[in-house]
Amino acid sequence: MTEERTFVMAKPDAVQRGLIGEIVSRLEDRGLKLVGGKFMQIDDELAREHYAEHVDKPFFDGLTSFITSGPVFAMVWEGEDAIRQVRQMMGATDPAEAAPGTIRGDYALDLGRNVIHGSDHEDPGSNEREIDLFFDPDELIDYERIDEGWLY
Ligand code: RTP
Ligand code: MG
Repeated sequence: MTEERTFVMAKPDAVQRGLIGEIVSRLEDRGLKLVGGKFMQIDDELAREHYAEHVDKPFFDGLTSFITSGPVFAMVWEGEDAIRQVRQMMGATDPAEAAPGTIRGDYALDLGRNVIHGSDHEDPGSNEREIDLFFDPDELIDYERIDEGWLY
């Protein structure tokens, strides 16, 4: 069984639009387990580090200014194949390509304001890197969820 943790974030547009609860609810309903959560304001340094892989892209400045434009809700979710499962639930990066039923497909219209971030399953280690960047180890809680034995 590949239990793993993934970093997820309700982006500033999701917070402003009141979508934190919807995002949390969908991930809970799927059976994923919340092990950490933090409502926070990202500063420029953290934004540049989080999106370092995109530093040479033309959209980098727009991306960092958007992600620092208001508070975000940062989370860590745990579960079987969690990284890929969350990416599947998020839908494609460009909402125009995101299938209805996915979070982006249901809530986003704009590539720059696409509601949710999740660690990249095609970039092994990105989950650990992002979790370390946003959370101290003692902010992540180990516990049993009552439905765990019924999920797998
Ligand atoms: P994220 O990292 O935010 O979860 O999104 P992602 O993996 O689906 O997409 P990624 O390629 O990592 O891009 C990060 C964010 O940059 C914006 N973007 N703009 N103008 C453009 O061509 C462009 N491409 C990407 C998107 O907001 C994307 O979420
Ligand atoms: Mg990405």
